[in-house]
Amino acid sequence: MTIRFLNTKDKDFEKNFSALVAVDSSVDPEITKRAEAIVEDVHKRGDEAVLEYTNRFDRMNAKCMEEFRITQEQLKNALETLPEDQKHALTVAAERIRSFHEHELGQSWSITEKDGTKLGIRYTALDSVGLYVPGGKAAYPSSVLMNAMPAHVAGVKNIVMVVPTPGGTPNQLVLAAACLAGVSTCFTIGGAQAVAALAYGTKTIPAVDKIVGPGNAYVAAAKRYVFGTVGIDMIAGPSEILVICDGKTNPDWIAMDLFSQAEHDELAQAILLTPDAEFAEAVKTSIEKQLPDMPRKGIIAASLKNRGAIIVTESVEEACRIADKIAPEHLELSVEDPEKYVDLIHHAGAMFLGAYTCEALGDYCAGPNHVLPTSRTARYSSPLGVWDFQKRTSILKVSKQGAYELGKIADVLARGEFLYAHSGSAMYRVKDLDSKDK
Ligand code: HSO
Ligand code: ZN
Repeated sequence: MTIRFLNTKDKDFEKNFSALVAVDSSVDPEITKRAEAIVEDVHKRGDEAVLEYTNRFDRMNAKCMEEFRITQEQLKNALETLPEDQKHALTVAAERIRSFHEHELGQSWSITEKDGTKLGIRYTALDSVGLYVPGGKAAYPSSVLMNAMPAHVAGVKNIVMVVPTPGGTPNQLVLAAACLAGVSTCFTIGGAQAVAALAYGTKTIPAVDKIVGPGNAYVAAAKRYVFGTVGIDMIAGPSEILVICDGKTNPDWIAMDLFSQAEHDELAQAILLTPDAEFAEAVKTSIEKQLPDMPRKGIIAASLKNRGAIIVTESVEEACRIADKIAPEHLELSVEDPEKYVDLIHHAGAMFLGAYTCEALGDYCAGPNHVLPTSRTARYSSPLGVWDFQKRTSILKVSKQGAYELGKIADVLARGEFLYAHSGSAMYRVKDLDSKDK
């Protein structure tokens, strides 16, 4: 079997569908235990522990933490020395991502009530953010742009990037992306030890206020553990693509769109929903035709077999209702007149409208963020954005008249809660104003 086939008319459809989209959010207690021990050790021993773990896990032979530092000069140099086509593509992508995210900046606001009381919200940027970038093959420069650029646009002054570099040679595209996205400091460390260093700070690694970016199970466990000491982003599950097609797009395009997500990992999920049974067959044939030529065919085949599906539906509308239940990370609406269906979908991390809008464009360079809610969390969460790097402070300036009226309301509510200092505090102002009136 290359990919499973379902039909919404089958009598066991509901059962098979539920099994297909079930989310496994279990965590390995052994990994959690080991990650937490590393975090505690770094908390206690700082640089010394980070140095030991990095030498051990990343096959390094460093004498001191300074050997892991990558300077601004090195970041600039990485960008300058890239082959021209890569430098151009990365720069265009960075600029498009920057300008898209500028629209997300939250604006402070305030209102003035009739009695002169002013109330509002003030937005400020986080002071410092840590960006985790996985090492090895999954060191995606595009993810560096997607994580760091919104922080940069929000106005975060210190963006500290960590990237494990087993063997010692940093990925030049990752460093170039860091340069374009405004990363301030970079260290070639990773794993739970890097998360701990960012959360608690060491002599060499500055402590940050929030840690974002994907990582392996150890990194995820460490992030969960330090949450509270610092903020964290969502913990991402395997990637997902769901394509709804009316049967009018070239089946080769749709097969490749499914591959584009399946090639990320064996647990990635790629699903096609179509009301056209013949088209469904054509996509399956195309999958079989194109798969042998794919360099990552092993991963793609495993992903399609594990969690992939082609589902024949009664209509595009029914496909939309099913998609909405899944709340996929990426949803391609590869249909004529996609706007007609957009409002049927409430839950998706990102929607790609029309046959020409493939997910890959969103992954790299269209502008919107590619860090999206996975594992059905699009029901309640949103793409990573500038909003994740801004926070809000309420601002209150109550006029004398406001203090008089609100004071009496607060007094009643406070006494109802048996909180007499609250009542007293409000009533001092009321009495003061009463005495001035007389
Ligand atoms: N599709 C991934 C992001 C990515 N694609 C990075 C290519 N590079 C997020 O689900
Ligand atoms: Zn991708």
